[in-house]
Amino acid sequence: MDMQTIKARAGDHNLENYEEKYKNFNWDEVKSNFTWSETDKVNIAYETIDKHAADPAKKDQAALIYSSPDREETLSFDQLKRKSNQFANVLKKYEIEKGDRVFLFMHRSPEFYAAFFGILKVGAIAGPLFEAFMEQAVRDRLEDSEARMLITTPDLLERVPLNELPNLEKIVLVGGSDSDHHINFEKEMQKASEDFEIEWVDLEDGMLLHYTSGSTGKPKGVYHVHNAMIQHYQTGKWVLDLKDDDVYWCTADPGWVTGTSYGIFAPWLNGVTNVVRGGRFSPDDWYGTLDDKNVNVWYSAPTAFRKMLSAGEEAVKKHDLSSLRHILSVGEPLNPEVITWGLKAFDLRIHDTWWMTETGAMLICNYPSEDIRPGSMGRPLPGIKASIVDNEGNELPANQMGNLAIKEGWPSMMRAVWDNPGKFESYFINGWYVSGDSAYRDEDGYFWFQGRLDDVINTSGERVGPFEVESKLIEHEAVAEAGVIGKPDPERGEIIKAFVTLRDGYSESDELLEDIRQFVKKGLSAHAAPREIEIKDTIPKTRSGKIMRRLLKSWELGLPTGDTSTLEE
Ligand code: 6R9
Repeated sequence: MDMQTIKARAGDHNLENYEEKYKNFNWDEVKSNFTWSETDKVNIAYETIDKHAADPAKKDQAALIYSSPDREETLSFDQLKRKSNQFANVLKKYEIEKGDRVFLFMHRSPEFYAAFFGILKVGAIAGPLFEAFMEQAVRDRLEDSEARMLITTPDLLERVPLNELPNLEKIVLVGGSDSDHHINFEKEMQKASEDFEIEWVDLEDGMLLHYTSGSTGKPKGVYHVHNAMIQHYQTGKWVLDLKDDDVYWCTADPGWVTGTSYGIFAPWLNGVTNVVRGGRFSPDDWYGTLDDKNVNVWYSAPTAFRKMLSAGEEAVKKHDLSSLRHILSVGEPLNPEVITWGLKAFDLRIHDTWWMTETGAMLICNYPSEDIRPGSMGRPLPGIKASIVDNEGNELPANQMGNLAIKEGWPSMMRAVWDNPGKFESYFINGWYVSGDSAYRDEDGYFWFQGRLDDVINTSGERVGPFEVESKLIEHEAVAEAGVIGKPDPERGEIIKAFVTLRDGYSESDELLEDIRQFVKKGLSAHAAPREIEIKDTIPKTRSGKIMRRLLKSWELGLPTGDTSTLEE
């Protein structure tokens, strides 16, 4: 096959000649970069913030540049250290202990970051939630994790079913008023000391819970430990190619693993200036952020790139983007068309990276020092063994499609699925972590994504489990049964399409369809609401009662229906 490649440009890249240089690389080598306490313990919050605050050359450097339509604020490493210390003291005052789950349900803001690091400094486990979540989504996560404390804002508190969460003892309100019966963030911060003795922990102690969707059941709590910092730090160097004076911008929300691993840990472990943009997405604002903040390294997602592409060339030309040196993408397949646009719009390549909530950090990537094959996710990092395996966990030869799998044991791997050991075990076959993605590997070791093997939907880069949406749909008074699929969409990757049957006494109307849509939106979140709803007489099911989403999809796309032998009469 005549393979199109885009050559690497000469430059001083952190990861050069990697195959030769890192042939015998071992992740343990990275550990010497960290500060070990007298008792041989660590804390990722120390490595990200306090360490730089203790360095006279770095302490006054901007750590966080926060920018939203109504607020601009910059915090140095020293300021961020003091604020997170204050919050850690607030947590201590309210008896939050090591290992407790403390959730954050709030908009991106400087307060979010102070609270986040405060949680890690006391050795508790942080659970960041998307601000778009509605009542059911919030309840499921707080219930499953048995969270003791929630930090939120008055507008979002309305979506927290306080009476139904017996473990949730304490609410901290950011921007609350005197009449609230909750802990007032601002008042407590004012009273709290800026000094705090960090809780030193073991590398294997917990720090983060990210809930993510599978094809069945409720969302699962993916549990990460401090040890992940080894990979966050090193991929920040190798893949983000961060240099000491860089201004870096990751567009992801901290409710998504990209927003923590690469919106918080990787940049600050490497001591760079981190831009956070609040507010809604608009191509013009985003080009403006790249320009105004002189962003050097930018990590975003195909769905955003496609929207920026659609905004046309004029939108790009209005801005001076000469600071930009390196662009990366994650979350969905990166269309070759977007890479072509990147070359035109920025005169830069966009580097695809592949990983998952469960993997905690990047695993298969394109590097600045390597040629890119548009459409490929790149090659495994040094220290990572990736392969294509069959369903028994046997490796397949090049160019054969199968399960994309990673040999167990990389530093940032999840350590558990919260309260669900069976689910955790089910990811592994024969020593391989099986991702649920299908792919193949070419002769030169580049990996090519083909699709999801389960029914998980990827809409605008967000993972949505069909089961969760179906469960919500059938709570609607008019809906009897529901089957939900991802339907290919040029801008969003996939959109959610729902097939429903109606209960007796209801008939199809535009108002009813809109009402059902709004019901899901209000119950779960806007991104989980089906953009299309189609009424059916029956929903196809297997004899064991499982919804045959594959069949719904084939019907929708006009494809052959394949094996329907298990279809219920
Ligand atoms: C970090 C993140 C994971 C799933 C993954 C895959 C899809 C992610 C991709 C990609 C094609 C890429 N995915 N990166 N597909 N090319 N570069 O996205 O985590 O939200 O858990 O999603 O996303 O299907 O299995 P998460």
